Amino acid sequence: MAEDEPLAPGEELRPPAGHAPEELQQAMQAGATWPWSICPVPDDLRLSVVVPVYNEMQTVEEIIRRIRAVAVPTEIIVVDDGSTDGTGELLDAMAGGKDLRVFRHERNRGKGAALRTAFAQATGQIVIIQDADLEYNPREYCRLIQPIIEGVADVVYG
Ligand SMILES: Nc1nc2c(ncn2[C@@H]2O[C@H](COP(=O)(O)OP(=O)(O)O)[C@@H](O)[C@H]2O)c(=O)[nH]1
Ligand SMILES: [Mg+2]
Repeated sequence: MAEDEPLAPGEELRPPAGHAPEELQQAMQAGATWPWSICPVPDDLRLSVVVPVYNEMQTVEEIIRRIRAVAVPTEIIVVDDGSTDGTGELLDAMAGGKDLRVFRHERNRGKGAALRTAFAQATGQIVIIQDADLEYNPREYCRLIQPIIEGVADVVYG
């Protein structure tokens, strides 16, 4: 599947059918992403995914859908930083689910300020900064957080 092709709901949960572990190893070395089902994470792991958003009308719904497709309990904290393109109205329509909270700056204060607003709300053991423009793929979270889970890093840049 192409990296930016939309995922079917639940797709992250399925290991590739008919693949032996050695083939998975080779796929991983070639850059494939582990499915969550064989990604070792603690049972009580909770991710906080913070999403700074400024005028991302075209992509914000899709990035939230992709974050929700990651099969680990995740809280999504979106900060709309005074968008003027209709992003705010779109987010209002999506908010309300237990997993998604939207905060708003009435005027644009920059990405750093949006992140500080979001960090103050995060309750997970690991916080991921997810840009809203589809440049980074939530399917990479498993690999991204492994060094933290293994205790060899406090922060991972990817
Ligand atoms: N909150 C907030 N987010 C911003 C601002 N500018 C950009 N962003 C968001 O930050 C993320 C990265 O922005 P982008 O323009 O893709 O930066 P680049 O990938 O570093 O070129 C996206 O989710 C943007 O919506 C801003 O002024 N405020
Ligand atoms: Mg970008």
